[in-house]
Amino acid sequence: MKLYSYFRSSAAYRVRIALNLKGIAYETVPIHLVRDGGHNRLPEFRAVNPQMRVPVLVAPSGDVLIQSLAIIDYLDETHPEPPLLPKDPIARAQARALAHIVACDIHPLNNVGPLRYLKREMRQEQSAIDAWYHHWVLEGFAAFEALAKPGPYCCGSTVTTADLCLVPQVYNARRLKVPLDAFPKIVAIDAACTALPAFDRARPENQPDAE
Ligand SMILES: N[C@@H](CCC(=O)N[C@@H](CS)C(=O)NCC(=O)O)C(=O)O
Repeated sequence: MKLYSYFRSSAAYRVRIALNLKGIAYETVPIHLVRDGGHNRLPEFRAVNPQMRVPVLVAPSGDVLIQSLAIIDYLDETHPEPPLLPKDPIARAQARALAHIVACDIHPLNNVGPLRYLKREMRQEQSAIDAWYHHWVLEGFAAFEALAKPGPYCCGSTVTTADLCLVPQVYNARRLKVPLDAFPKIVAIDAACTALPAFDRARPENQPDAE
């Protein structure tokens, strides 16, 4: 499989963890999201993903898949072991809800594109952009913290999609200096996950395009 990725992309980071957990070998195709205004905006990449975002997974069939949660579902359906969602429908919905807090409610507001728009089009100072970033992470993490059931992972004793979404968001929050003192469960889940080799190999600094 081929993964279009950027070392700091948290959405790509989720997929890298899933590929590692499933033991799937893949080739990384780095797409620099910052250099020259973003190589994701070049026509060559737009032809791969009209949305001009990473991650993109090219399946063995040659089919091109976008959107990290859809890619993770595809990987879970084609490589069922280890499963990334609980069997029980209620527990599945709860795991998905945690994943969605990060992937649907926190991350879209703090992504490279919107932050760049705030800076260039809305002419906001860096301090205002940082305050925006912190606000949405803190609000989302407060809900996550209340709902997580660490044991030691987000939903108990096995890793789920919720963990795949949480760990990259924590990584970015630390990079952007968001204080995590109010979130002891999140910090403990992150520590349990990052101790696993599949998570460690997916870390931004362990990617071929790391800077
Ligand atoms: N919902 C998408 C989000 C993908 C996404 O926004 N990726 C970011 C990197 S984390 C990106 O490529 N941003 C480029 C841009 O906004 O210009 C997913 O889960 O895959």
